[in-house]
Amino acid sequence: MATFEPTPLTQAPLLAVYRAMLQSRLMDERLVSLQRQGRIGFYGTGMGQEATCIASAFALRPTDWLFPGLRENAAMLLRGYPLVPYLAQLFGNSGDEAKGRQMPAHQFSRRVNQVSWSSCIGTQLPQAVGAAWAARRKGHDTVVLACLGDGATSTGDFHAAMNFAGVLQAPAVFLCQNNHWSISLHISQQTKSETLALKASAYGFPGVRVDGNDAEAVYAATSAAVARARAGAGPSFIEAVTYRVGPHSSSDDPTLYQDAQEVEAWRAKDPLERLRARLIERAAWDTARDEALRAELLSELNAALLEAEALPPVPPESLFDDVYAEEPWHLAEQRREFLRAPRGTTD
Ligand SMILES: Cc1ncc(C[n+]2csc(CCOP(=O)(O)OP(=O)(O)O)c2C)c(N)n1
Repeated sequence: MATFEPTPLTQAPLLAVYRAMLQSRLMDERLVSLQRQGRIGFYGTGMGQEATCIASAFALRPTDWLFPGLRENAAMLLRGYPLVPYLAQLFGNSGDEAKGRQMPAHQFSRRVNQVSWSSCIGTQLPQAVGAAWAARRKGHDTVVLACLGDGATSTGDFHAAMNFAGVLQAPAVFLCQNNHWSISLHISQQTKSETLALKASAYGFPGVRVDGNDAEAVYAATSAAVARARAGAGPSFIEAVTYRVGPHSSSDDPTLYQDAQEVEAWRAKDPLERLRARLIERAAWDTARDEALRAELLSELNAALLEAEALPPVPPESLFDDVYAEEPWHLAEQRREFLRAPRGTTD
């Protein structure tokens, strides 16, 4: 039987992973503060989970597709999506590819083959398997990364997706971030299964458990699973064990249900600190370069935020766009009526 050995990351790619992880962390810190100032309506951070989000996406080719959950948006930036429209999505203004029609923090773009997650947990999974199967039927060598949280494993969509992926031998890689919490529900209340990875065997494909706070381990597991899928050997499931050190989202108060000591213990395993220490140890990095990178990323973020927030609002009549390929008469009539109607003022 063929084995699919992961390619180890050399120094330069590992620095690219570290850069994207640091960018994600700095952005999360700033966006939480913007939400608190009332400048954006909602935000969910990937704080403490950056290794899984970034290192898994790094194992993809640009032609592969990524179907994210709430914690994987920043992968788009690693794959080349520009920061200004990424941030404009949070303001829902004219820089937003979704034209203000989605909640904040639901970025997507065909430009980097990333689909918008939907707030309904698990729905992206059958879609991801469908996309993977379609690619295979078309003879493409595309792989689809289907991301989920531990809570999503309790949805019907998860089981439907896993079953179809196994039966169809779809080139899909399921990447589950087991961050221990589904809002306030602990993983121990989601399943009696010893691990989540174990669930894959019931569907006839491999499941592995990996340290989700170790970027190199996540990359190794994902690149092996991606190679397997690309070679036509079918799907895989990766359980990346990590922890949600912050709230579920800006609407949540985790002090009501999380044990402070447990959170502190996981904070000590911070994936960003860990990778930085490892790079320094290997003499590939130092404190001065780290400070310079932080300053560069912050000034890039500040400039992009200024630009994104200043973009004009979406024209209200855009709500008639993109409904049909060709606009039917009744929609054209509604658009005309809408444009004729007097506009309210905001004064
Ligand atoms: C089908 C469905 N059920 C419940 C919810 C409410 N809900 C929103 S986020 C969430 C928790 C998701 O947890 P998990 O899948 O572990 O991802 P995490 O937020 O931990 O990254 C729940 C239950 C929902 N949005 N959709």
